[in-house]
Amino acid sequence: MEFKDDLGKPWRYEDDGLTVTRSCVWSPPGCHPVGCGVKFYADEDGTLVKVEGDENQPVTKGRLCPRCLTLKDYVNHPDRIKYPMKRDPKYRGQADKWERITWEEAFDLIESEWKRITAKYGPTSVAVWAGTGREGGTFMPYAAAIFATPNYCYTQSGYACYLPRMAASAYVLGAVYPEIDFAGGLEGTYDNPEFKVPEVIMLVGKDPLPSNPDGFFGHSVVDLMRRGAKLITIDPRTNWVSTRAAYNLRLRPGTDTALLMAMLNVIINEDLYDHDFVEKWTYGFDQLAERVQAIPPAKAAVICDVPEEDIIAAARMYANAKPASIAWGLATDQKANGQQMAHCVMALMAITGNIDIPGGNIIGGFADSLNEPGFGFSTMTDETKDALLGLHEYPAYCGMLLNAHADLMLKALETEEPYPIKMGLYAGNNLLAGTCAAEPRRWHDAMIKSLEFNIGFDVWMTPSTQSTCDLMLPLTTVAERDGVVFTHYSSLPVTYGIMTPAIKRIGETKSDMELGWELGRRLQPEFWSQYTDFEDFVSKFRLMGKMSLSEAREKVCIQRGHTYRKYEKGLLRGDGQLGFNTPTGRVELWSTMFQRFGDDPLPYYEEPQYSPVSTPGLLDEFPFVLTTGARRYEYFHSEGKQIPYLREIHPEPTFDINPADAEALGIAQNDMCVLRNQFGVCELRANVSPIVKPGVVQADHGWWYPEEDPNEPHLYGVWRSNINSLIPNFHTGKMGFGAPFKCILCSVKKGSLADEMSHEELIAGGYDRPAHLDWKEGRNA
Ligand SMILES: Nc1nc2c(c(=O)[nH]1)N[C@H]1C(S)=C(S)[C@@H](COP(=O)(O)OP(=O)(O)OC[C@H]3O[C@@H](n4cnc5c(=O)[nH]c(N)nc54)[C@H](O)[C@@H]3O)O[C@H]1N2
Ligand SMILES: Nc1nc2c(c(=O)[nH]1)N[C@H]1C(S)=C(S)[C@@H](COP(=O)(O)OP(=O)(O)OC[C@H]3O[C@@H](n4cnc5c(=O)[nH]c(N)nc54)[C@H](O)[C@@H]3O)O[C@H]1N2
Ligand code: SF4
Ligand SMILES: [Mo]
Repeated sequence: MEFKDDLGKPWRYEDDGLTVTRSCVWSPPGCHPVGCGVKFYADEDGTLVKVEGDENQPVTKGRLCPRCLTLKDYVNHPDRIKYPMKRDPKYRGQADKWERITWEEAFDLIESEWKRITAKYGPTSVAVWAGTGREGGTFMPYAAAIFATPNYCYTQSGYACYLPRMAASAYVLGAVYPEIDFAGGLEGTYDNPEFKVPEVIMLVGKDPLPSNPDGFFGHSVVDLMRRGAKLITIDPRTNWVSTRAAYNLRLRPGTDTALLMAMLNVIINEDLYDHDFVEKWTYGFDQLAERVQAIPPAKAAVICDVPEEDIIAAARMYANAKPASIAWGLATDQKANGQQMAHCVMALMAITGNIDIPGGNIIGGFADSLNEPGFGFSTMTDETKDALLGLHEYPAYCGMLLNAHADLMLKALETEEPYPIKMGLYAGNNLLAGTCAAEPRRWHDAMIKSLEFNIGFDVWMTPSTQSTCDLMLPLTTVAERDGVVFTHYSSLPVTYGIMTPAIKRIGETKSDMELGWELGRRLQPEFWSQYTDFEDFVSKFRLMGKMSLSEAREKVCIQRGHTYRKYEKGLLRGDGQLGFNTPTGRVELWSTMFQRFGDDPLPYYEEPQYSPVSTPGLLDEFPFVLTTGARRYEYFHSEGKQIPYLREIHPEPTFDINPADAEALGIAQNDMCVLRNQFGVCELRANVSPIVKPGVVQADHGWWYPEEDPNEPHLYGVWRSNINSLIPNFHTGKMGFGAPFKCILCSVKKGSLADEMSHEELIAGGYDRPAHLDWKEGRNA
């Protein structure tokens, strides 16, 4: 009752001489679109002086991560880019030499370079470099529309994040994205009478407490545990949730498909499946049942290094619970065998009848599909669209969101085949910093060699913008801008969260939407004339034109409701028929789409390309199985390294190694170590801990040092601890998805890179560690 009374709190009010604005966070700083509620406190000068969680946000109810709790230091940081800046191209890839210009000059330069370059090399020579689903990432459709290029490119090899899961969902279920039902869209959340608490939640390669991915409020797992939900975790690394799980299946990285096939085997052979659902709504059950005989639990136990009895018990526990849900994470995408893993996850949800039921896995309906589909392609000819890099080689990938294949983009940059790439724009990407690119040195060299004009649009100068850009545009932070946060990028409605400017804008920054609005009207005036003003643009683009931004702002967070069992109501298909939006109208356990794209229509297990089983000959040299990038509360990828409190919690990159392995190698806690394989090398500090098993190491990603020398070759120390130097490009699955970010081999040795190479090599490679490396003494202290 108390909580309901408080809901009347307006979107803005005065408190003790400060102006409080209630807002929902997306980016920047980067996060995924949960839309956590914050209260921004501004003083009379319009300066941000305090940030608190908003207890009236119906889903997050005041809870915040350290990244939001330290937003004040981010927003007010002296190192932010405040004005447009240009650099003479002769210094690109060389030196930190920038001069301040006006926005008018910046727009003139963009327009003239775009015209010059496309006149010479054609419309496809322009690329938009996107990173993960920050608002900048969803900038893609209109950035592509502005430059009339099909080549929006998420640069991570095999698009090894979310798209593989999204595509598998679209192909197998005809809907995206089966997410655990955490009641976020329902009034009263868990207390809504329509909702049921899941009896079991299975977490597969996902750690939602730190990651809160794609619109899923991770802490709801804790809320649901408090209401009785039991957990199963499938993860090679022990984490907070797995220590609370009934079963914690600590598998060898990269072997999930075998484990999940064995669970399907148990559920089918022991007749634990939902006959009614299977009969009415699935296609190919008998073939799936036959296929999973290939991997009985005893075999999976050997492949995955998990006790057979635990696989059987976990399968029974999941199948006997109703409702039960599965949260499946990034580990699905970061392997070549990931589409088959995704297929198994959805088969588990389907044959137990847990799809789109209260407390099961909910999916988006036909009417909830992505904002203005095809928007980005409305300003170009069919011939230009057809030239999208990878469309013909990897239609399952490139046809899904209409975006260029990452690996083929690298090839085009390196070889100018099938055509040259000469101009680019970063829309939320820092690919060199051990993030959105495998073998980042290759991307660095290729971009510098190939590009004639590259635009950075960021809050900070980053290693990527510093080394590859000619023009740098200043970006607003979440406290200064308008916008809408939509969960699961709108495809699975839970909430709309409204971002409201709360402080006086710092410098001459603009938001992604504002840049799109201004540049769009300039370069594509005819197309942009469909929007009457900025608000109309935001409303159509983000709120599907359902309401105006001003109306939405007053509500702060809009819970969108959920219609369960849409397949029984004709709400999943464009033709209004019952069933799922697949060619057979059913959940395809035997996938007609996978077959059409040249892959096996049924799940199969394939070893990672480099593993103790597939490449035993490499084990002498590279004896450890390496998985990377498990999320931390302090950082969002390469972000946050400038924020003193966050840096204090985790000052330097680390990797987890089991005490037995550490002892054998003479490694003690916090020792500097060199990790190496056939693709590259880096140095990280050891976290000696039993959270990983002997033979497995888990390493941080996303490291650079904003306090260090920005000039090449040092480039903020970005090469020294860059774990992605060890991850290769061109190692995707058959349909073009996935890359071995979470399953590769490496060696571990105590010592630093300075022990491994000559002083000249160290400097030339940019691997040197400044003598007194102390971020607190750096210019950002
Ligand atoms: N080894 C390893 N590597 C990984 C991963 C892993 O697990 N292991 N994970 C991978 C995954 S899943 C992903 S998605 C990628 C992420 O990779 P990226 O998305 O490239 O992440 P960042 O490198 O942090 O770069 C994003 C940049 O965008 C800026 N930014 C933040 N918000 C906004 C915004 O709203 N608009 C604009 N224009 N800019 C903004 C930030 O300041 C930052 O400089 O990393 C991948 N890299
Ligand atoms: N704080 C923070 N939050 C983030 C991000 C961030 O950088 N920082 N990044 C965002 C992005 S872009 C994404 S994609 C999401 C990702 O969020 P999640 O899907 O949660 O992904 P990760 O944290 O990379 O990995 C999840 C778990 O997979 C485990 N794992 C590693 N290898 C394997 C394997 O082979 N099999 C299985 N089953 N498990 C494995 C790891 O130990 C880890 O516990 O997080 C988003 N949220
Ligand atoms: S998930 Fe954490 S960092 Fe992201 S918006 Fe919510 S509180 Fe902020
Ligand atoms: Mo991601």
